[in-house]
Amino acid sequence: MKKTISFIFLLIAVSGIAQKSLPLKLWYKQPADATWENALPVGNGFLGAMVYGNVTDDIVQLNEHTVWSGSPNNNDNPLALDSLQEIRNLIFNGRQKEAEIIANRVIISKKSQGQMFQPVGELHVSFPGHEKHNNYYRELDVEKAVATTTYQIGDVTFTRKTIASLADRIIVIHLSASKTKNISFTAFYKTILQNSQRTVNNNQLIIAGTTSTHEGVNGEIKYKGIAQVKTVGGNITTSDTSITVSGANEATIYISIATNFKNYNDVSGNESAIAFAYLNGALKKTFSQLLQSHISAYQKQFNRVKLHLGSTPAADLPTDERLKNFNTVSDPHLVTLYYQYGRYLLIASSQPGGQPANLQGIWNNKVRPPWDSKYTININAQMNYWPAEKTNLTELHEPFLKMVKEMSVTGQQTAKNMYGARGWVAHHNTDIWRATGAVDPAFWGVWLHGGAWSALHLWEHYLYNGDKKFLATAYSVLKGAATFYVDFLIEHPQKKWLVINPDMSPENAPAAHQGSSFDAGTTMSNQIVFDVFSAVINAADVLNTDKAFADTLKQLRSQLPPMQVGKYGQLQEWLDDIDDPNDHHRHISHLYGLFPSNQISPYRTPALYSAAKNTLLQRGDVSTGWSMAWKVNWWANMLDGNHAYKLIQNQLTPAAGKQESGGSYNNLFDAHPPFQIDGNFGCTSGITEMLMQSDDGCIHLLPALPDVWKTAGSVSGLKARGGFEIIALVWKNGQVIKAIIKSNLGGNLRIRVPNAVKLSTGVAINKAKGDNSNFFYQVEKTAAPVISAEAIIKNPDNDDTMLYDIQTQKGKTYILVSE
Ligand code: FUC
Repeated sequence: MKKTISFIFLLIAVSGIAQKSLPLKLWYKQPADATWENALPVGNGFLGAMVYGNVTDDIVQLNEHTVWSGSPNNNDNPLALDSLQEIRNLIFNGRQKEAEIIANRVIISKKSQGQMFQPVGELHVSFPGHEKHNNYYRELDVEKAVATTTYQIGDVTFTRKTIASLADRIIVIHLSASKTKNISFTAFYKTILQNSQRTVNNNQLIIAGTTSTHEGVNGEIKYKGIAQVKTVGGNITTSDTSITVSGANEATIYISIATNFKNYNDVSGNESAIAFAYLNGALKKTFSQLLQSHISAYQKQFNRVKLHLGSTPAADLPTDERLKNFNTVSDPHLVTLYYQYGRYLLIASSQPGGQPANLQGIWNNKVRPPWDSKYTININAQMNYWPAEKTNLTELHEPFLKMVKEMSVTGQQTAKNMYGARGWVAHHNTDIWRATGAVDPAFWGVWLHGGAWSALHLWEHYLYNGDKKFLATAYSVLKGAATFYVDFLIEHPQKKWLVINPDMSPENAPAAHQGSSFDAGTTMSNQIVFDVFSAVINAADVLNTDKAFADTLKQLRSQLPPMQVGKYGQLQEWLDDIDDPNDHHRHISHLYGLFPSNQISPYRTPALYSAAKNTLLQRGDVSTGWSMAWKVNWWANMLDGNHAYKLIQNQLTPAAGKQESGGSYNNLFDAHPPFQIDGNFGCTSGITEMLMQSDDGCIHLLPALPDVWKTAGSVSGLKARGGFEIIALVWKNGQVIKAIIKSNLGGNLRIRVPNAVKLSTGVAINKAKGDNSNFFYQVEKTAAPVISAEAIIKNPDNDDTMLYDIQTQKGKTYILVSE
């Protein structure tokens, strides 16, 4: 609170721009009716709910984070090892299709293709006699994490509020009216899961059952959902499946759901005891107490970042209308809302101790959801966590980092059984059981970097926070990912580089390979191996351990293929120059090197940087939601704010329902289509990357501000690598007016700014020289040509940024103002 007030003063005092803070709300003049993508999501990382806000038959669709089909299982294909050599030879001899056919038999799992995240059911609340109403309104308050529906009948105003309490781990629906004795309704569960029973016991509605058996894996998750109603005044009666309240002044429905899931290998929990424990804890509190503690827990996370991009009268309309208008009128505040909604969704779907946000976060109403609503780890699950550190929600990274640690256990067996390698490996999908085998046809499934890429998030977490104790616990996981590569890399017979074989560039196939995706040493794989080796080399150095292993990795790293520029001026996706400039495939995996990795840089690798730009232009903009969200990050890293903004415009277009067209649903869920949450999270990351980057040897303020945001704006609370926090960043006419930066770890603060700045104390600020001495900003030399350290200070190509070095002390704050 104190921070917020001083920040507002700062805005007024420093820039003369008192920016009106419009409320951050999604709101509508009509209910969701039968459309799930119109309903509003609430969640606390353990429970998720979609609130429809229907007047006569309201629906609160319920999810619990561990309600998945199946049970502990392993999906390795033990035949892989015997055929590995044959597959490798075929690929090296240009017979990729034959290799792929064999891989379908020996590498692809004959067991589970990954299990499904499943819905618990729906709580229906029906209000007979409410058909004729007026002044309908519903909203999701993103600043408070509360969904509200109101309407009038005669002179009585009815209000329903729904929260997924972050403090008490239950879902609560509160019903009130402006006059006494007006609350009358019937509540009952509906479910589409088989093996589900609904009962009423002691005035409690109970839904209980077991999840699906799927692909030969027994459904063993037992779940229990209990709903209890407390009223002020009125009567409660029950039938065998429903509870009816009549004539109450107000009513509160407490919903607690739990399962027997303990961890990926243990389902011996007592779902009933857990569900009752949370319910009984919450029943001791009134709705207003629950609401207060929920809002305060939520705001502890949410309030860390504020964004102001200005506003126009376009912001006065309901959210669905703003979405329709966004591409034709100026509505910068919709971007702010969408940005903060991304942070809201992460808070709601990923909390320490819970499961990581899956393909749909924590919201799914289908027994068989698209792609099982599991974890696709060739981009989608990683993208979910791009905003975690930089938008100051560090602790929300925990469920994903825990999943990586768990895969590093299950993946050891996969490495050994399937490839005869030490370390661990995961292919392109995993699920709640941390399956690490290869799934889907071989064209998609024989990709060995899902685990390694995910493991790099452990290193990223360290780069942001500098916590050596954490790094010590993560080291063996990173080392295991590197060890797999040590054993698996093989010399390319002609090119002599060390390559991955079998390999592919996720989900894409060069025409030259007769429609097969199979290859050896694809660019993205080389980049990931490079990053994993570098992370382990650096982590070993920080922890002062494992010198011999680090030396081995250095040796192997120098033999990886370099990134190459092909005949169309493109960054090559494959080892050979076989890219098609008319290929518009949604995966542009080789640009992993540009983002989220930093191997391609405008300052250090200008030739690769221009090649990456050509690739982006050749691939085009229009694609799936997540692909376009990745493009926002790429164009921001291309330092082209206007192009990044173009992609945001696409994101903020009503979803058309066509494959590979992106857009957003009325509730601002991202459309692949169908709904996939990665696009929401990816875009929130991309907007941050437009305002601040910290991966290229320095903190770069306003690296990609689009013309439409230039006039004035501010952001506060972003986190940068090296333990820095951008307490405030205020700009006017594209220039930094003021930046307040806190150093949590000390060390050199190298900062790139679009204009000359000085320290507010008047103390001289030095122009940067040589390599950044701060460990966290040392950038690995890629195998590609890198220009000299002195030259990186300025990109020769029209760059007029200023680069400074400030020696910081741990815990101190530094204020920079424009000169
Ligand atoms: C990858 C993508 C698809 C989809 C799926 C969940 O396979 O190529 O577009 O996002 O993951």
